[in-house]
Amino acid sequence: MRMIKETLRVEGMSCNHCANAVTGALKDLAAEATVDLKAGTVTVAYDESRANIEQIKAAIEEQGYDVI
Ligand SMILES: [Cu+2]
Repeated sequence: MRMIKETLRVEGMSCNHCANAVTGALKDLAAEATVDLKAGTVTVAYDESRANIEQIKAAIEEQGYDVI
């Protein structure tokens, strides 16, 4: 098991509802997902044998936010 930590820039998150939508969507993919609303970032830690960054980006975009 190898944990990867990555910070993504995500556009459109404006409030706690957005943050909860994103962390909820990542619950099954990432061991850790932290939203920084001010910075407009999502920091994820995930096990590369269980998920990849494309799946994580897709889960965020499914919630209606843009990963840039
Ligand atoms: Cu919001």
